[in-house]
Amino acid sequence: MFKQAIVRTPCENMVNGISSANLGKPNYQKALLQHSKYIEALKYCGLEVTVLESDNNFPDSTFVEDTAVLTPKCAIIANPGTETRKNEIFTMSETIRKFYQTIEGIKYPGTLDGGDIMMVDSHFYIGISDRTNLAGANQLIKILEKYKMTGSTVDLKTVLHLKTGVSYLENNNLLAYGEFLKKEEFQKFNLIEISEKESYSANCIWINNNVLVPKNFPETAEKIKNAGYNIIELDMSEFQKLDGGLSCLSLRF
Ligand code: CIR
Repeated sequence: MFKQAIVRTPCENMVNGISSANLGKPNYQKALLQHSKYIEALKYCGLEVTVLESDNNFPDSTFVEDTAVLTPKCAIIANPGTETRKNEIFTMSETIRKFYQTIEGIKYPGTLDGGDIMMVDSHFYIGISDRTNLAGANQLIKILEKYKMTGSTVDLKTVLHLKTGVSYLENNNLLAYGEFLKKEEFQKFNLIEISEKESYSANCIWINNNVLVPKNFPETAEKIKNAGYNIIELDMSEFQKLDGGLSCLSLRF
């Protein structure tokens, strides 16, 4: 069960965020509205939500997930793998300090984005991506082991972050698309296959038996409902334009 979430209001400068989506610039007012609905959904799922002020210095700062890995035993401050996002960790560390006494960090030459980390009970899958390198992954594995948890790496080929392509929905259920459907380490899960045309919806979040699903991906919504979850559909169009999914917008712990 999760109890808390941290989010950050999008900033006006989000229109200059990093993007490979080719969907045009986000509309800021629409993004604010979508973000407020996202917060409502987190609250509906029983979370207490800490909302940080927007920060125009960092266009991508609403994607807070990339700044840290929050586990039941400790917090690990990430070292984001892209230059424009590195300093997002400073204000986030101050916030995390209010909730965690034990805080670790990923240090140069290691880089790591939280979006590459998928928690499955006490094991953490770590995507090796353009943002997360082997040095960062090895540092994380060492930290996890110190707290009696484990980690292992997963190579990515086609996606930005590991959780762009897979989402763990608890109860051994894993949403996956493309390259992840065939990975040996994921065969032990009940794989819920996401079709190529709905690939964006492979990023969903489980929160206390509800699953947040992006709106307008009917096949995915149906499959998740059939797996026994209550689904909450949210319009994510403005964040999709910046390659961001549902998980990217919050840290949940
Ligand atoms: C970036 O490229 O860093 C942002 N435009 C999107 C970050 C998405 N975050 C995530 O998947 N965890």
